[in-house]
Amino acid sequence: MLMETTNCTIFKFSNFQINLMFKKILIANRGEIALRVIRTCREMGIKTVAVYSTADKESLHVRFADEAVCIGKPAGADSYLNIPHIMAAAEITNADAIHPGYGFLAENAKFSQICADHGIKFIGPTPEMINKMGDKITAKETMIAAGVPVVPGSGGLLESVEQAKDLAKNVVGYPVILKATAGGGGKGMRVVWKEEDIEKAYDTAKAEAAASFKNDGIYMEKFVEEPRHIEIQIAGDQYGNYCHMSERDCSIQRRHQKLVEESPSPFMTPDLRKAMGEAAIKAAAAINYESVGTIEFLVDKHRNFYFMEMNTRIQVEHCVTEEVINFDLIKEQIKIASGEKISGKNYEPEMHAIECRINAEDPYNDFRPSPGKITTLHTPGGHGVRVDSHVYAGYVIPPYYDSMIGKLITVARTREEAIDTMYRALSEYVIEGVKTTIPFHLQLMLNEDFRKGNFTTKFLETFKMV
Ligand code: MV4
Repeated sequence: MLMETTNCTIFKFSNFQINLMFKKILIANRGEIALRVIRTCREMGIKTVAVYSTADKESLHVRFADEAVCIGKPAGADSYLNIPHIMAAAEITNADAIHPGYGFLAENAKFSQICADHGIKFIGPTPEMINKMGDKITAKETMIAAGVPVVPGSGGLLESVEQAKDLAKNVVGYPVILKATAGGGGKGMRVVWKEEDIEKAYDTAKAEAAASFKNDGIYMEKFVEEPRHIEIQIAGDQYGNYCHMSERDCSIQRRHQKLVEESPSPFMTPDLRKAMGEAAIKAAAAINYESVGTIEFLVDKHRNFYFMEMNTRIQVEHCVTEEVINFDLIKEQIKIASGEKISGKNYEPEMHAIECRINAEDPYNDFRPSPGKITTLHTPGGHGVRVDSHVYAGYVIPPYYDSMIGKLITVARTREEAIDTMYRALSEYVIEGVKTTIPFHLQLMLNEDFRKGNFTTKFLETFKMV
């Protein structure tokens, strides 16, 4: 039997299967993730095409790729978000697949559809899968039907401020949180502690949703106080096989920007891992998910967990999972997209890994962006140290994109050792010319509560630099 898929031909004789792996992948991204994908492609014998804006001409991803195509002016909308320019680059270079990385077009259903329409495999989920998780009310309804726990709330859209008032008072109970159905990542949320504040919160949440997402639909949930953010990495293939691959604790965030991630979570127990892993697989299976992905959960102090959202992409923090299960997630993502089967066996963390995001930001000045030229660079090394970064001495950090200039990951047998290695590696790191988050991370690694694993998503609200 011969099956045609968009990108490759699979010969299938009962249980025997030959996959035709991609020959050339275009990476529709920049920075460290573009390099990360190129590295795995090299190991797999796959040719790579970099795309770049005029601001990124001197970037390492351009030099490391086999081919590079300039796709426009610096602004994202003119380059890394410009679908016609990226499709033209893929066609002229004869790429048979596109890897979107994270951010930019990674969760753009239209882009996934356009790739399919052009016979170029989008290395990620289908537009239907992206859409089901992109609308938060639809995602929640899908999760309820699949038996995945969600935070109790309004269910569907709020129809009026009167309905919101009634629900908050008589059904959900204060405190409540209002969220945009088109939102995610914390944009346009409002916490309401008492009845007299709900009218104003309703109006501002709706207005903010309309302005940010061109969709003013909002819904209500019980506000979970001092939760942890724990997410489960999963993978699913085109044949309905799924696996969970341990958790990441991402509670150390500031204004919804993650700064530190680790695996396993210091709050985890074997029973909770099993329950959350099974729930994550139910969530993925409910949308026939294909690719690697992440189910985000809120976990309260009693270890009740609730589905928050699903990220239908590879994430910045995927590296800590790679280190604790000793597994290349980008390779897996590419294999799944090319039609390979996964084993379906779950993974347990065997090590402890921590990631510190190294951003060109000033931690002494409200984490203000600090773009400019890196005049001196010394990168740490040694046992248990991994650095994923695209910068070099003399590199100029452009002001147009996010401020992340690298990720420092340490791995050890215990959490304590991973923290000690992190402190040592951070002390070795020298970046001159721009301000960075390194001083923040050094202080965090010495913090008693952090070292005890005693933190929630509120931790950084009270953390003070000295
Ligand atoms: C919540 C919550 C408490 N209760 N939902 C923030 C990002 C978005 N994905 C959802 N978020 C939250 N939703 C209920 N019902 C608290 C947050 C939240 C948060 C979550 C994860 C990590 C950091 C956070 C910081 C503030 C609020």
